[in-house]
Amino acid sequence: MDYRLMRMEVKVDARGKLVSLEGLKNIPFAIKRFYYMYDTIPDKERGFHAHRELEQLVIAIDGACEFVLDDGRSRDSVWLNRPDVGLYIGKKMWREMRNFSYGCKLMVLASDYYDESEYIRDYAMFLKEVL
Ligand code: T46
Repeated sequence: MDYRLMRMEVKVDARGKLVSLEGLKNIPFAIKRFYYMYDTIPDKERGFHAHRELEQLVIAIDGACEFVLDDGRSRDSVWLNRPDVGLYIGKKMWREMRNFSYGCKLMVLASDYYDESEYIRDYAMFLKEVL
């Protein structure tokens, strides 16, 4: 399974906490895009796709949500619920996001620009491409 949870170094002082993310340093790819999700709805699921080439790092900077990750052979469930832990998702990994807490905010760093043609949004097609 090409995913992993990554613990980020936190700079702590009397004013609070700071996490710094740098492409090809503590993030395993060069960052070309940043997007974020907020006002997510607890009973509304997101995702249900894979990317052919894109790599991403997802951080729940506020709140929590569950990620289901699937490489075509098996499925894992991972909870994102800490602003100092990122979920790295490699290429060709099916993802589903569910169980958003109220007010969950997800920040995503991506290795490339948005390209809808690079998404695989059909699970049968995903299985055909990975197996
Ligand atoms: C992913 C998970 C974690 C854009 O116009 N530009 C963008 O950079 C993105 C990411 C999306 N969009 C458009 C495409 C759709 O019309 O925004 C709309 C919502 O995107 P989508 O339905 O793909 O959202 P999610 O939450 O299902 O998936 C997103 C990312 O698309 C995806 O890459 O891995 O978050």
